[in-house]
Amino acid sequence: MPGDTFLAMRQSIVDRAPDTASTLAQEALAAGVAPLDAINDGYVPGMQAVGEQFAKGQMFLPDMMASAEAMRAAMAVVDPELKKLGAERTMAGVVVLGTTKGDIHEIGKVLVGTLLTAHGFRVHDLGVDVSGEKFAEKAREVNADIVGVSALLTTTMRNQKDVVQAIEKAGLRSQIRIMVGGAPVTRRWAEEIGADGYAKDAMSAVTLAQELIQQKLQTMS
Ligand code: B12
Repeated sequence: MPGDTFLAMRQSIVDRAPDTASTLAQEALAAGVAPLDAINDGYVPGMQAVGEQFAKGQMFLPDMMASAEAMRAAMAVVDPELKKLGAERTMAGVVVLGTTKGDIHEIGKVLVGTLLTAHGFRVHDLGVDVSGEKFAEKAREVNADIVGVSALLTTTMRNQKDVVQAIEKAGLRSQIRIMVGGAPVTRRWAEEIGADGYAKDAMSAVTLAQELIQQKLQTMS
């Protein structure tokens, strides 16, 4: 049954069907499917298929937007379940999160924020199209341990470097760990721009954030 459910979830994204996406999520959770499995094995493959069709010119921007709406409908159901996991944990650290300037992709970043919250991090999500200065300003205001920067376009990836520089310029670099992610981002790119880490998906982002906090505590002691 889960295999079929995951396929139906994938199809609901390709078909741009928010009601189906949402109903399937409700049914799967009620049947005991783990919320993260629903996202990773059901809906994300749907978004990947959409991206491939778009790249081949078989799908156009309004279609991709409608698929993103279906994904959001599913996430609206799954999100509270994921967040519940972290409700009783102690505070793991403070994270400022956002999508870099010029970029409005947010689904992956929201998922990263949800899982960080589920693992006890206090997350301040600045949204999309965020400048380096805004990241630095918020990081100072909330005394952040980590700044997480998402970018989904090869053109906006470069702006992740501006965030690193803005944090340096604000004199905050020694107290803040910077992690980067998004489909075109690689570990090598993270090193090149002077970030402290890269993670390929939301669960690895949590592990990375935990490691970065450990490193910070060690350097302070
Ligand atoms: C949905 C989508 C959109 C939606 C976004 C809706 C929204 N509210 O987010 C809309 C329709 C608006 C859109 C617009 C555009 N898009 Co678009 N989009 C996508 C699509 C299909 C899926 C992205 C997604 O949500 N994936 C699902 C999530 C869960 O995965 P994720 O984002 O990768 O996130 C995971 C990891 O990367 C990681 N992660 C993400 N962020 C972070 C941050 C940190 C700190 C860490 C550690 C980890 C991490 O963890 C996440 C969870 O596991 C991708 C295709 C793809 N395969 O990526 C194209 C894609 C990214 N878009 C593309 C393009 C070209 C565009 C447009 C330029 C199209 C146009 N002509 O206007 C515009 C750009 C607008 C702009 N200025 O930003 C291209 C980019 C090509 C390139 N190499 O640059 C892609 C790859 C499609 C393609 N194959 O051509 N898009």
